[in-house]
Amino acid sequence: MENLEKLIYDLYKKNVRQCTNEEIYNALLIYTKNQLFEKGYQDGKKKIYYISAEFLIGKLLSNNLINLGIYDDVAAFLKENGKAIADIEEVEPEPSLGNGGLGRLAACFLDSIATLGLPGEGIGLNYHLGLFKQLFENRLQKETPNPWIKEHSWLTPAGVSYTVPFRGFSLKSSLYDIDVAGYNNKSIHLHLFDIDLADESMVHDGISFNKKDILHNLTLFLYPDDSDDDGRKLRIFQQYFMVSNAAQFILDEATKKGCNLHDLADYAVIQINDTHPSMVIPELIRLLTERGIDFDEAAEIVSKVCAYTNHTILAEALEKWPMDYLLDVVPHLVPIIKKLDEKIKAKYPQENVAIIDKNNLVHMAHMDIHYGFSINGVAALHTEILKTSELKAFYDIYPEKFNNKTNGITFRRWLMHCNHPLTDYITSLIGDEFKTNATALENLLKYKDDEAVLNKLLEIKTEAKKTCKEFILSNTGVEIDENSIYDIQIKRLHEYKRQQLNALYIISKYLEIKGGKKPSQPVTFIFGAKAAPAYVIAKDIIHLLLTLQDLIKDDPEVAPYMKLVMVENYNVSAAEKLFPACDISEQISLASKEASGTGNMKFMLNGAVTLGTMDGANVEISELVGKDNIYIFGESSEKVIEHYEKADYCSRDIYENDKRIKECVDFIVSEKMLALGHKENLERLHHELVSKDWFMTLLDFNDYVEKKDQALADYADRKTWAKKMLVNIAKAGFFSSDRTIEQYNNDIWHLTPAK
Ligand code: CR6
Repeated sequence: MENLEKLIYDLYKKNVRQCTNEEIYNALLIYTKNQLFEKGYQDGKKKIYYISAEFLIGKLLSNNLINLGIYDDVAAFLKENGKAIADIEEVEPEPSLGNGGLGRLAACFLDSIATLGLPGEGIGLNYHLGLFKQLFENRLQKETPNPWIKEHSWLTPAGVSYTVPFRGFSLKSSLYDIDVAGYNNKSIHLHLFDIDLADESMVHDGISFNKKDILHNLTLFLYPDDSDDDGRKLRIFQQYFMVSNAAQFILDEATKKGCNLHDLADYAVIQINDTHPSMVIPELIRLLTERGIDFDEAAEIVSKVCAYTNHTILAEALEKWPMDYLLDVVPHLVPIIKKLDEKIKAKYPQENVAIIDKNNLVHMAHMDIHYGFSINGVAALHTEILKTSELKAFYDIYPEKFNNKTNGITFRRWLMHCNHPLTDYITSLIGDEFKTNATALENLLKYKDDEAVLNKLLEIKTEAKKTCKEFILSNTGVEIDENSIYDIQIKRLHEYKRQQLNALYIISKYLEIKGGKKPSQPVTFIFGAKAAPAYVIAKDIIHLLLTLQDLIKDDPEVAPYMKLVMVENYNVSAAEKLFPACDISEQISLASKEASGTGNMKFMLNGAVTLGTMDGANVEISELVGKDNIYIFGESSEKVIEHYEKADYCSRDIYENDKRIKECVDFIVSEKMLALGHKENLERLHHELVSKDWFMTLLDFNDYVEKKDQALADYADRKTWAKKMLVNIAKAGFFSSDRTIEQYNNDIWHLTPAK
């Protein structure tokens, strides 16, 4: 650590003790960037380019130190000098480059690509204000900008620039790189393209800005409001800017290595992460034809380079752009897309596989499937549903293109970084192997009846709950009890994820307590979720939760037995405090709707027990841990899909015929709630549940209550519970993103890992 000490002195002419946390952070940033640079980068003839609108990378300092193998040394050095690494971490702003699971997945994948020694890069955009920052005001979500780029940051200008043509003008780009360290291995780059004239000062009243001023707004926000035409067009501007830069960059790199463009597939494979980067297909074709390759061959080359990952079966989340928008923004792509569509229509005349439909909408996913060589879902059940229902028409044409890649998480961040005590204890029991071979966690199973081990796991959990309690106090001002059961639901707010089902359960417990039935063990219900700014019902659900939070807190009859807290501005840093502290992991989406989920894996790895539906990766979790170590409830995905096909689900029937359900739902608009909350929001939500309930909350309510009550009761038998925790941790190895990436590489990318 002499170098670090010297660097600090050179920078500030002070010794470590005299420096502020900000100064130490800045010095560590420079120090770590130098170390990463010196260690070097993965390279090889063929590369994977992972193009994604989101990279939810989280704070980077500690992870980089862990992956460089110097975390313990740096922490000890700081400690010797009277500083705590945890305080230094607090200084780092969290990069705001992602939204939810898809973006965090992309970040985990970069870590694993680097760790496995695969030549690869991430390509995306450098959003200055990122996804909005969430504030609670008046028990409502308020959106504000989330600036994260300070004078010193992980971004390094790469000196690369391209020109991106739009209708009537063109925009110059500048590239910034972030190094992503492999664990005990070289780094890879995350390439983030930006415009030079981004103007943060144009944002006013929360997150409003002139959506037409593309020259200055293109890289301000991730997912700008798309509730009007200008907002939707801005998304096309962003997407095309991202993929045109990516395509130019990829062709440049390949050519420099000797590629003659005809053999592009020997140099590059592109993973299209959801449909946001889909325009890379016509853009690459455009660039190849510009360089003298004829159209048919260009289309063929691109089809050998591009692979597509589908992350959802929600129809409204599969992008379809009106042709008019494309004509307005990227007219030069339109003839290419039309030609691609004609080729398909000539071969497959059926309407449901067309790229351009009869309403002149361009189906981005359809283009990916026809002109990509691989289509993967993100969990076994999800891929099955794609094959048998959502994308069946395509599966019938191209069965060989479809494959599953169950999602994963990097254990460096989601265990080693966020839960040092558990990591150290596991290491003391079974050694280090699990850090590079996650399935070695199964060696823990031999301790499943060892009382000392089980007690130690409980002790570590309680410590994590105390740390989380501090975090929640500072985030929300609410003091929670570390001896209560922590029941946690943290994820984006969406009706299909059914935070409203959890809220109805809480209401039912509230009513029980008011009726004199006291629970034997206090429970803390913790939520964290952002709602898309234009998603009205999701924001109403946030309002319901915040109103319930206060109602419960201020009721002395109820408060000793339960608490509800909603964390403000849930993000990666908050997640790192919450996952280690959880007892019960809420994974309660309507079966068939959650493609995979990855929070479910993070909870499991940190010793929480899942309460969930047979949806997404929950199915695989339940197969791995066995029925004694998970609480499963709710209608199966087959039945749910059948309900949708027959359109025979009627929430009002359930509401009217089930006394308890009616009572809980009506409580939303009870006098007590209306005295605290807003009539408009609560009534709209009540109406939604009774008359629509698209995601069948009421259908699963009774089974949910039964299984959740069971889980809470089982918690009292501490030894049996600790055994469930141990089995969950031991079986989590399958969900390492190293496994996922190995499968991507073996089945799709075919890269040669560095030794
Ligand atoms: N919202 C899925 O809904 C999955 C991630 C990553 C999602 C979620 O179940 O785990 O992708 N889908 O594969 C999209 O974002 C479209 C998500 O994050």
